Amino acid sequence: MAACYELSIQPENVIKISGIGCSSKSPTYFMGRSHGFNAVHGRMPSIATGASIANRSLKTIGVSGDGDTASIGIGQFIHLMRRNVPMVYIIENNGVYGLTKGQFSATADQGQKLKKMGVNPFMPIDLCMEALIANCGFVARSFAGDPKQVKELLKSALNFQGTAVLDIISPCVTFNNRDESTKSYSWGIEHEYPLHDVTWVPSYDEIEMEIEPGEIVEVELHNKSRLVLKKLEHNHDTSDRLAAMQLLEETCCAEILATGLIYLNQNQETFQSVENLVDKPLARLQQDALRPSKEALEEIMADFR
Ligand SMILES: Cc1ncc(C[n+]2csc(CCOP(=O)(O)OP(=O)(O)O)c2C)c(N)n1
Ligand code: SF4
Repeated sequence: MAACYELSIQPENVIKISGIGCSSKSPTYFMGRSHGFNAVHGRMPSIATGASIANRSLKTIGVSGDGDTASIGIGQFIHLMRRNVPMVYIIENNGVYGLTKGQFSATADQGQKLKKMGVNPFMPIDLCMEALIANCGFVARSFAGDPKQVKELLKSALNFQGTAVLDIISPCVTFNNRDESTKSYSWGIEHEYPLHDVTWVPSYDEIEMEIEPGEIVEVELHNKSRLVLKKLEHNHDTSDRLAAMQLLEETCCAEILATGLIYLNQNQETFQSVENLVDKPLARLQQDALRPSKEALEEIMADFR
């Protein structure tokens, strides 16, 4: 809500889409005047793709869970990124199916014990790694215990033209908040390792910056807004996809929760540009624009002869 307020995004120009789960219910609680659709479990990407084609003037915000995305919805998630559908895709990642009372999800830690579930024998899926493999152009991770970073990353994601994935570690305080879980508050607070200090700068405002020791990297987004990343100790290059994969692997092995912008690539065509869609929302096109003329139809038919 704060990110949209600071960007002056009108609720009427937003569509919020979700799947099923506690996380997928969260769009109900912000920006009541916006459009919305609570989709079927794991099928949010299909609805988001259709909505963003029908009306490309809207900002599409998808909210999902790790069960909704990494389990039942993994195929849809990957195809959404492959197509580069313009939207912000938020995963509220808690390592369990909260709504159905705490079963392990596909992002749960291997070997983790839960009172009612026993021991999880399977390797977790890293959703940022999946996003990198699917060639997603904006991949970030954050932690619900670091709201400032979440907000700045959201502002950047809302200004990205393509699929922007934001994996937010969001502890389930009912079923998965034990200290040893990598999805708990205490683990996140102890192990968070911000890659940079993220500040999103709107396009036409005067830029004020506190100059502190440490390198500052400015990234100009397509709409001329700028993203300022102040590097902390870790020297991470956000334009290097292989380095991003290596960072995820290394920090996972070292039990570090690396947060911030992991990868940024703005040079990919969006789904709408590949499909050569008109700018005007399809829902507002008049009959004469939608119905091809007799001559145009004959030309199309001639191509098939
Ligand atoms: C097709 C289908 N299968 C299973 C379910 C049952 N179900 C509801 S929510 C859920 C898991 C939600 O987990 P997650 O996406 O991680 O969200 P959380 O509740 O943890 O935020 C499941 C399996 C369903 N609603 N629909
Ligand atoms: S604490 Fe867990 S069960 Fe409760 S609403 Fe949050 S995710 Fe759902």
